[in-house]
Amino acid sequence: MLHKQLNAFPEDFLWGGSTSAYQLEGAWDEDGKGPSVIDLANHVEGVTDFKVASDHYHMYKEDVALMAEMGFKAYRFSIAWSRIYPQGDGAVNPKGLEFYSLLIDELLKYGIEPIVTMYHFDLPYALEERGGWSNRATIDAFEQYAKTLYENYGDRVKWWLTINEQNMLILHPGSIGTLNENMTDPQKELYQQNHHMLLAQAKAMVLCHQMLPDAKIGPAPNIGVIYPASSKPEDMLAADNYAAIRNWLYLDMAVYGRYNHIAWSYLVEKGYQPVIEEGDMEILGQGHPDFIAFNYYTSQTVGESKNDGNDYSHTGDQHEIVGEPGAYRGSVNPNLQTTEFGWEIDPVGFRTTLRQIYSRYHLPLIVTENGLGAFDKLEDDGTVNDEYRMDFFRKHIEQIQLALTDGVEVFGFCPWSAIDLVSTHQGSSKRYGFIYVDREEFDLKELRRVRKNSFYWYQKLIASRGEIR
Ligand code: BGP
Repeated sequence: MLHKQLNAFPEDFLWGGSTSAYQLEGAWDEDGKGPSVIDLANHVEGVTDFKVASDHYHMYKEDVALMAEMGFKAYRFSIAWSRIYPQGDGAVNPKGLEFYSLLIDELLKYGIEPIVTMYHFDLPYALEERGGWSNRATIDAFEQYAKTLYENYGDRVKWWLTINEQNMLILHPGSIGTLNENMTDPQKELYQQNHHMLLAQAKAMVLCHQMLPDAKIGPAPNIGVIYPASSKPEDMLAADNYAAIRNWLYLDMAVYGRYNHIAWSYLVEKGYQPVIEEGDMEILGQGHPDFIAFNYYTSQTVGESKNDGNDYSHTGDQHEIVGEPGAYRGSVNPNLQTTEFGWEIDPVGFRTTLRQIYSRYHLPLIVTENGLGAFDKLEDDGTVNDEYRMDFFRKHIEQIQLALTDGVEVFGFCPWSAIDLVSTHQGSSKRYGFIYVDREEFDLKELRRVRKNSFYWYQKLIASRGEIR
């Protein structure tokens, strides 16, 4: 739809940036922090681990000052569960509690709204040893952890996100560490874990509303429009299958407390359906989000499954291998260009995604990740000329404005990432930030912070409420 006149971004729009604890903080075993599954996982060869990352744990004041200089209205970060509960449950670590308290105060000092992700991939290793999400006791541990966060930060934090990209944890478990190959039926087990995470999320939402009536809470999956590889009806059906399994399973449950019927029929067909205990559906029905947060990097394209052993293939995200015999086959989109890392760039798909989510759920939306990973270069004159990043954001922000004009309620944009950090699989050389962190994969140098060109660009954009792009 073409609009002659575009709606302006709301005055109180939450312009900001996003990060996660294990990718940014470092100090992986300091001040009583317990190890997480990320700390103890085998990390990809040839790239750095997460032990020091961007050393934000020690440099948070400088980092927050830079965010304030950019004009951030909000900052979305995650709390490392094992910094608060080194064993996942049991005794609290006061130093861990103190760190986030100081960080929150520092943000509020500059009028930056903290948006807290409670769990961003880094399950405490002690819980993993007891079965991780396969063990229903992890649901209780998460509820206890949530309660501790509400008690300690609820006076200052108004925005809460439950679980980052639960759908990616389930769909790409090998890459994030939720897959236990020793299990007899790992795939079935994953959907049991998924069920437990959904219960944990519902309980955290209920508790938040009980304890903090003024706070708002929502899920944070990765959502992207799914295109059919052609106008063939069978391809459209395949796209619909994948959308149900990748996107709507998670949001239908978070919002309506029920399994999406297409996703459920897939689980039954494959023999993956989880055991649902008595009372589970009541708990799931009680959790209601106040908004939906979602991460968007790219769209996906799939075609009809041929069931010939070749359904799996790379799609929009070069890292994501997509396909499911009998349901859909991964495909590439010939209409899109890709990033240096092979991820398809699809700003228009962003608008479609915003519209689709809003049409289904009618809840306010916030974008908690969107961004471009690139090999940025620090020039001899001290500049980082990341014009490609500005171009990427320009195009995506334009689509938010179009979606706003389409009537979609969007209240914030927190792109990935506020500052350079370590990529989930591709090390510290794959950079996303507005602020450059001067380190290499294996040479930490001084971890100096440098304002990239995109820093000044984003600063102007925020000051003009999204007008000057
Ligand atoms: C999302 C994760 C982030 C971040 C981002 C970029 O899926 O929530 O933690 O890693 O993707 O991905 P990558 O680091 O693989 O480039």
